[in-house]
Amino acid sequence: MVYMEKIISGNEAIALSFSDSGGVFASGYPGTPSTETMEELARLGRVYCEWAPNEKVALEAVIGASIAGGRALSTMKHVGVNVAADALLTLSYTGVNAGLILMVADDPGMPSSQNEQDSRNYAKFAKIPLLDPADSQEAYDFVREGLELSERFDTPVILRTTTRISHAKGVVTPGERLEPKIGPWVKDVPKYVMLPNFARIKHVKVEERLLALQEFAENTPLNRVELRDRELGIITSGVSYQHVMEAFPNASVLKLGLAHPLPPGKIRDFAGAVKRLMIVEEMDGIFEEQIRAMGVRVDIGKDMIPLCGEVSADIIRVAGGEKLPPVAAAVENLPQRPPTFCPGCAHRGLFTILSRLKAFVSGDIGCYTLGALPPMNAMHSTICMGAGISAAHGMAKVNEIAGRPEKPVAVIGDSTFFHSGMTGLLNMAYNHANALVVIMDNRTTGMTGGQENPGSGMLLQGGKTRQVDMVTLVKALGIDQVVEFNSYHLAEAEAAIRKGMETPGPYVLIDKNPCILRYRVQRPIRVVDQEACTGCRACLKVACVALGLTATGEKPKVSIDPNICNGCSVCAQLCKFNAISES
Ligand SMILES: Cc1ncc(C[n+]2csc(CCOP(=O)(O)OP(=O)(O)O)c2C)c(N)n1
Repeated sequence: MVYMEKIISGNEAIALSFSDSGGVFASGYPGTPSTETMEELARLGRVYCEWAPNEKVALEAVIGASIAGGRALSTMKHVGVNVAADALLTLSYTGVNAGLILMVADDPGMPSSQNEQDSRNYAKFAKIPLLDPADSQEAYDFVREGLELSERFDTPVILRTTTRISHAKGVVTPGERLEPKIGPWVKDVPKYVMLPNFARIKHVKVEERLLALQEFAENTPLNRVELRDRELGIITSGVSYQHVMEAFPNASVLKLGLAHPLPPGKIRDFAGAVKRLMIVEEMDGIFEEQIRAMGVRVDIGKDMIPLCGEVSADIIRVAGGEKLPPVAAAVENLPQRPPTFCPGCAHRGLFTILSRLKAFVSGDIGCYTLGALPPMNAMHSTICMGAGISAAHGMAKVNEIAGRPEKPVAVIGDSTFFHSGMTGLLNMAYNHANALVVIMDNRTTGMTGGQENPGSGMLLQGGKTRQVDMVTLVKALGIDQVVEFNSYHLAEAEAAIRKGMETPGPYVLIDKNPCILRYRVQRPIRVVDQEACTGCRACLKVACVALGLTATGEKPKVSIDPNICNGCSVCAQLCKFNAISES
């Protein structure tokens, strides 16, 4: 049988392969650069897949699916593994029934993340295998390989990508399509119940499994030696392999497709066969640390390849001792284009008010994090998903102890609230904090491209489902003071926020305006009456990209780009001269 070649991204390749490899159940939580894997799986339509409220729930559901005999896949971004880590580290002990893959997408250089953690550390930490594909074809092949490894060694397998692997497209020749096969669902208490007595036995098995995997790593073609010129030998994996091939196409290479556990024998042989040994790995020096501990001499490693950001062919060339030709400087003095809210986004009104009220805002992760940037400057801490409410609780308690009357304001989106904000709010109600929480319920996971969540009323694979009622949920968590408000009406919003900040005790405000991008909301656009505009620039405080200055007279006046304006009218409400109106 001949299979058609396709040009697809790494994420699409993973979805296709899971669907071709007898996959039965997939669950994930959105996060760049992993998100498209689940979306593609839903589009392919052959495997049941769903969005979970957070990564821990996704992985736990996948564990259940594997125990019940279905091959299973969980997808998330690197920081998602922190949320799922509690399950992951004990899953290493229980092992699996049907094959289980945890796809983790790392984000070196952080184009879309709050940190740059290297997920290879989790494979070491959990003592499980990690596959590190270098292109879309390998992404496809490693899913099937991973499912087989998982079943053969009774272990979860991490399939780790990085942004370039997830998003770059390459040619993929799919393999044979396997029918989903559901194995028996067996009760096995010592295997799946990690009481201390069973867990002690399992820990020994985990160590034995790691040794068996190390043996496997020595012989598997996943770890490939490419002997060329022996002056320079490079050990590498994942996308770094592509940069190595660009920088030193004639060098010998040991390419590690199985990046954990490492094969000491193979590494020693390779090091012995080349004159200078270089290790090229993005982010942490995980290979280097282990290879040095094997007593192998490393000539070039993290002393030359940076710990921060992405690796490039030029970085590797310089590390290998080459001098780069001078390059013409990129165009200088380009205006900065910081990210900002979409024109018409409901978050804009909220931060206009919070900025005016000079509130201390304990923020969270979502589109609203942009409220921290000028000219709003209205978010003062952002740690991780869900931390906004819990941190506001801590701030409120210290204020109480210090006798300070100020009330912190937590701002959180609906997806983040369902993900990990709910427990923080439960804590706030239980331990009674003097804090205000604003939930921006735009009925989608906006930041990652508008995915469904328990508040959107829709499923990943289409079809309606129960839509969580935010007010009922918040009340059920123990909050008595819950008020809905509309952030598009600045006067009403300001009054509501002031009241929330002045009323003692935990207080929740909910804004229910839908995401304009996801739901394609368009209102009548606005225009500026050039006669009435005084050029005072008060409207520019909302930082809307539809607003611009036209320097016709002495004083530049404001104009609105009709192609961008969404008609939200927040700018108009700031104009004291009634110069902005519906067109
Ligand atoms: C643990 C973790 N998982 C996933 C992400 C990726 N991510 C960033 S913000 C966000 C959710 C944003 O949705 P919401 O809170 O509804 O706010 P919106 O962007 O719609 O305003 C997600 C999934 C992350 N940063 N951390």
